[in-house]
Amino acid sequence: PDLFQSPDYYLLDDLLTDEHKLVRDSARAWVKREVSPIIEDYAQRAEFPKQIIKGLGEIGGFGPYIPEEYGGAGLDQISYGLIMQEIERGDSGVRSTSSVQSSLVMYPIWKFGTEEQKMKYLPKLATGEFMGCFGLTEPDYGSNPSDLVTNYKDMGDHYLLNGAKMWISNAPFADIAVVWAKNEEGRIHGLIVERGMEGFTTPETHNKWSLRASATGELIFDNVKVPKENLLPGKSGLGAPMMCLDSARYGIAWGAIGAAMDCYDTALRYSKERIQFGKPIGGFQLQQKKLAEMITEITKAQLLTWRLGVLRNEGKATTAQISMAKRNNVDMAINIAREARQMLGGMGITGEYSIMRHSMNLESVITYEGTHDIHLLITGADITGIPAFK
Ligand code: TGC
Ligand code: FAD
Repeated sequence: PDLFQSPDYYLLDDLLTDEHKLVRDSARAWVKREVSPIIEDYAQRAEFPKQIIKGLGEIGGFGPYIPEEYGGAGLDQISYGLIMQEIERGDSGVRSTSSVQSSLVMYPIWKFGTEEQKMKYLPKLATGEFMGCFGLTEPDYGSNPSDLVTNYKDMGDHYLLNGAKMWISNAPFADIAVVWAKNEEGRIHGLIVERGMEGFTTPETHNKWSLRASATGELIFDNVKVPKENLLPGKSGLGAPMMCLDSARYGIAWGAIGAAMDCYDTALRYSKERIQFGKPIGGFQLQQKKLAEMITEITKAQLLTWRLGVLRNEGKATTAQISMAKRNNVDMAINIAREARQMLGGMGITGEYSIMRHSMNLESVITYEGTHDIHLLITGADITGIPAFK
């Protein structure tokens, strides 16, 4: 069976350009060929499949919207979204690697870096020759990153960095880390920390039940001497990492649709093949209700996200609009995964099908890049003008 039918109930393909469709179809074909056949095994073994890094770079999985002069693909925001959708149709953990590299490592270097930093890092990050990670979250500061305590001191010819980051995707194998730390005045700045710098270690986080094919770790800085030229000078304050999160959350909104599509496709196909009480289970009203609700929710998410892509292309999308799409789509996907799993009965809990893996992965996706609750509060603050975080 074709593992990748793409539900397109409202003929959204009519809204895409030929380039969008070409980019999406090549990402889809690559995921089907290189990711889907192996990913269950890697997830079961809790290992990131490093051999796919090169291919991820080739399909535009690393910095698709970064200009070509820096090694990026120079694509628009809808192409970026479609690539994320197709990667997450395969696995949220693989999409995480792509999101982090694109929006949390390449994006800040592109937006806030010097010309020398851009030339040194971006082309190699675009091919996957260098892999990066993003350190914002700390053991004691998750939803409230503005209170983070990782800090650096000006030692004259270098900075001295101390502190720790937790829950960092790609940390165990990353060559560089974009780290958010406070200077002596308490102002947040981004620093590029390279593997091999003395006092910098990246212990892996074990025993995850979610995002098992993605490597997660800590970043520990024990008097790390960071060269002054590694500071990102273009922007400081919490707004700098928040701009990166805008870009990553936008990609996740698309990615979650991919995970939901895969669960829906799998459940729909199964419902036509599985016979109980003498007929396909897809012929029972209760199962049709589940499928009908799934395709409705996917279609609504597709429309929301396509419009958001247009707004991003025009430079008009607000943080709150991006937040709404991230929250809505991940919630939509996790609910679809749960319903789809039930439609497969006992088979749904096995690794023969992708649904349980998507379901567990989405527990991370609904938590990282701002929890579901934090995103509700972002919308609440936006519409009332009264922030309720504190
Ligand atoms: P708040 O008072 O709202 O803002 C502080 C300063 O930042 C500015 N700002 C922005 N600037 C540009 N773009 C944005 N999107 C901005 N958002 C905020 C703001 O103007 C202000 O500037 P200034 O000059 O006035 O100081 O900040 P707050 O402390 O009240 O926090 C707001 C809150 C809670 C919404 C925010 O901190 C938040 O979103 N928390 C969630 C944390 C989060 O999302 N962490 C993600 C970590 S990375 C990750 O999870 C990667 S997962 C791997 C993968 O992607 O696959
Ligand atoms: P907490 O902030 O402690 O939240 C706990 C609970 O309290 C949540 O339900 C939350 O919604 C709720 N809560 C918190 N504040 C409020 C409030 N004001 N009002 C109401 N409810 C509230 N971070 C990075 O920097 N880089 C990465 O690459 C990265 N990758 C990750 C990968 C994985 C697999 C995971 C699980 C996390 C990753 N994170 C990363 C961290 C992620 O962003 C944080 O886990 C997330 O922001 C939540 O922080 P926390 O876990 O400390 O939860």
